[in-house]
Amino acid sequence: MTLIVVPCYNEAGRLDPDAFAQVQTPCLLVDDGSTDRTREVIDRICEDGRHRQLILTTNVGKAEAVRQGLLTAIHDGATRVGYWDADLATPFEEIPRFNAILDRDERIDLVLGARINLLGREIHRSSSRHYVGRIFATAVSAVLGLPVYDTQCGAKLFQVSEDLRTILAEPFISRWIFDVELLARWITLPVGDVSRADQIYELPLRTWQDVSGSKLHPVDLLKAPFELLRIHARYFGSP
Ligand SMILES: Nc1nc2c(ncn2[C@@H]2O[C@H](COP(=O)(O)OP(=O)(O)OP(=O)(O)O)[C@@H](O)[C@H]2O)c(=O)[nH]1
Ligand SMILES: [Mg+2]
Repeated sequence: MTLIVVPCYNEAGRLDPDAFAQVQTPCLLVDDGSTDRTREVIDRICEDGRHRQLILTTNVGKAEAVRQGLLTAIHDGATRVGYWDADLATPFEEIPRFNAILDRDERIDLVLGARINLLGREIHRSSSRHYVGRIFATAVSAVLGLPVYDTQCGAKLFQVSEDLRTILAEPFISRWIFDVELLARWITLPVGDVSRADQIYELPLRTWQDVSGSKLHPVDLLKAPFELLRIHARYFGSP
């Protein structure tokens, strides 16, 4: 069973109950101590009995909300788990493409959505976000030593394994760029038959649409380089 974690912080205005009614894959909606009517909307979405909810009474931030959600999904018996931004900037229609990658190649454990504006795709992202994102992605590639294009896309799907449990066992040290930290943990795990890098697949999305109402403030962008340095020191620094 695949279970998709949807972190929600004050998302009453952006959650789309119709989209949840239509999607085939069950979701675990995590309310992260929202102060608006998010819980009511989540209750309504979960009425059909397919989707589940996890209520965190105080706000712990996206990183910890996603981690708690993934651990709950694994505990509930999911064999594939992922996370998906509540604004559905990546539409649910992309989920089968993520599953297809894991179906096709058993060496792959992590599938990351990548927002690459190729011809024939519908990737609508503001140019300022795009260029800041390219600079950040270049720094991330250098720190991880991995030619990853887009760590920050809010759509990811993982095969459940002992390794996945291991990298989720402890809270992340970063609040904003935990996606990078998750990859840092993965590639520093002991290596088996397949190299850690070869277990990761970036899937260029067909559609991605910037949705207004982002909770990311410009000041948060300034924190990203510092968090990246902390990740470098923690996972790649000399002992
Ligand atoms: N649990 C939790 N989730 C959060 C928090 N802040 C944002 N999120 C969730 O993170 C996801 C993405 O949030 P957005 O505000 O859309 O982020 P964004 O700035 O648009 O980022 P992009 O969509 O990648 O451009 C949504 O599912 C939010 O509900 C938080 O404090 N706690
Ligand atoms: Mg968004």
